[in-house]
Amino acid sequence: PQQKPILLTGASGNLGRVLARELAAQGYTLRLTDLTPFPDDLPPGATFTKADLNDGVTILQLAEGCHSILHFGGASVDLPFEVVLGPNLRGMYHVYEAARREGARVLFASSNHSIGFHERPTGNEAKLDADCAFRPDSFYGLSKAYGELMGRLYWDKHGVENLNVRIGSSFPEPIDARMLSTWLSFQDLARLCAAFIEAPKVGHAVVWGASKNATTFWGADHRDRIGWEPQDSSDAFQDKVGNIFSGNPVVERYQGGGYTGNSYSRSQ
Ligand code: 15L
Repeated sequence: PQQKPILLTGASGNLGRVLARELAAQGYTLRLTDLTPFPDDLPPGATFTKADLNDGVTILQLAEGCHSILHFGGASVDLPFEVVLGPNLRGMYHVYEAARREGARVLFASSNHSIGFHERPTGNEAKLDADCAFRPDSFYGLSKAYGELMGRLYWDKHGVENLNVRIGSSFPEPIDARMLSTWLSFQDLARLCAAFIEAPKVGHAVVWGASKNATTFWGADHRDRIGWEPQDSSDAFQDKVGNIFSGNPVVERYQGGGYTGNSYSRSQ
């Protein structure tokens, strides 16, 4: 694999910890960073630096000599604007400035919540392609749309390559009916990150971060650029979680699920 170091932000988070373990096992040299201490034993070849994404100087230092930045840091759930602002908007800028200066590429952990107000397909309707309009369902989702657009800007203006992964639901298992469509297994995520690092050319690309699920909301994207195909599937969980619904018609109508219903005040 690539011998230059890989910077992983959000390393102490649920997905960061999976990636630290899996990518270290594949032989990558990892620089891990997060605001909270890394809770596990450090994987072989990895270093950890506690840092705030608001601190641009430290992010620049951490990115020195790196091949790629896997950006999983920042607020990862539906939170108030003021909480999202620093890590997800200013922090995003620090990550891209560091990538530009180092000639590194960026994988951005975007989210289905950047497009969460698209309706779920019913029956045989066409699936949503990755070039669809942004329809954020929260300030969190809006920050993910902003992050994807920053990737667009840095590619067009500076040639910084970036892959924006609209992650569905990456958990050990799907836990409700919606997640049968949105589930991304940890192994598929790890394979996606490795494919990104090794791809000869990425440009600016957008990929749906979901496993090979029979029920899906999503269609065409740029996965061919990195040669990634998911191998896992939610299908085996159909019987277990296929009748777990929220009971809220707004939540069930839109792709973003629960986030669309939070503080929802539309009357028509
Ligand atoms: C996300 O973006 C969140 O990080 C995660 O906690 C889940 O809520 C996921 O989306 C989802 O939509 O299931």
